[in-house]
Amino acid sequence: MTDDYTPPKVWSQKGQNGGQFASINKPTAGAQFDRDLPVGRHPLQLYSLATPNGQKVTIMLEELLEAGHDAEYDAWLIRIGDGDQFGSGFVAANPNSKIPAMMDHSVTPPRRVFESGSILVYLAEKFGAFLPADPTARTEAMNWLFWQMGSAPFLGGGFGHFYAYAPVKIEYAIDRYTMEAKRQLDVLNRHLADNRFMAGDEYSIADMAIWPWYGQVVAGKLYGDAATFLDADIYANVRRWHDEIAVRPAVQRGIMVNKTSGDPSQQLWERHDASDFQTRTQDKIGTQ
Ligand SMILES: N[C@@H](CCC(=O)N[C@@H](CS)C(=O)NCC(=O)O)C(=O)O
Repeated sequence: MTDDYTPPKVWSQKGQNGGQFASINKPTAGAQFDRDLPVGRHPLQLYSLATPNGQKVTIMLEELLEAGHDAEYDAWLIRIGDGDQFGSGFVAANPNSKIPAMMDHSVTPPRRVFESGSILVYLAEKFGAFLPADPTARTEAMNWLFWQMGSAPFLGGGFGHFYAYAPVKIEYAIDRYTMEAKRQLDVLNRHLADNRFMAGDEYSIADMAIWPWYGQVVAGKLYGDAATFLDADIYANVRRWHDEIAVRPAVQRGIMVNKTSGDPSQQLWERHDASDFQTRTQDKIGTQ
């Protein structure tokens, strides 16, 4: 890889580029092998991994349960590093081969829901929760939800990729995406100066979508030392908002679901029952 690359007339894949996730990157879509998805006993079946996009949905499901809604679910692990997202069953649930994907078996035939933002809206409408009823606040929640869906690829796929994952550190790419990540953090910081939550006083799916990305990066939970590199202390309002949400019991459970790295006591690879948080975390499974 050099810095004097001249693109050929027609691009072609030259094999592995050595980067993290290189083995799962292909320029084509569609199933690569036959594999049905497992189905558990609950109406909602989630197929995911505890990346920020996955955590949005498990936080929402745990918040719904915490609030007394009948949102019981099975969460199955999709190991994207192993290519599980290219199995035929997963591709039928999400033709885009990305976690999270959900199937709602409470309707016939079962309904697929993919794209984390779509899943959040689907669940909010299904249970009538975490999307404000007031039209102005509801619109504001949707504004920020869609802001997140459009913005986070610059934080994750742009900044996170080139700062933490790329096999070579390319100053141009890191500069470009750091600039944008910091601009986005400043957008949030200014908004949260006058608002307790993203849509005002009410905690909503907009917070659940934004927190796993921007909240966790400011709190030093994403991309190694990125919080220092981004000088995250200057985003004090984002930090205040992060800290308030981080102590919610549903958030603490939600971020554990489908987690396969870090402290074993915080990893719940699959979630099929509320009691799993007490009995099935990796520290306990490992000793059984
Ligand atoms: N816009 C999608 C993005 C989902 C996404 O990028 N998922 C990543 C993990 S965070 C994934 O499944 N990557 C696997 C792959 O690219 O093959 C959403 O919000 O659901």
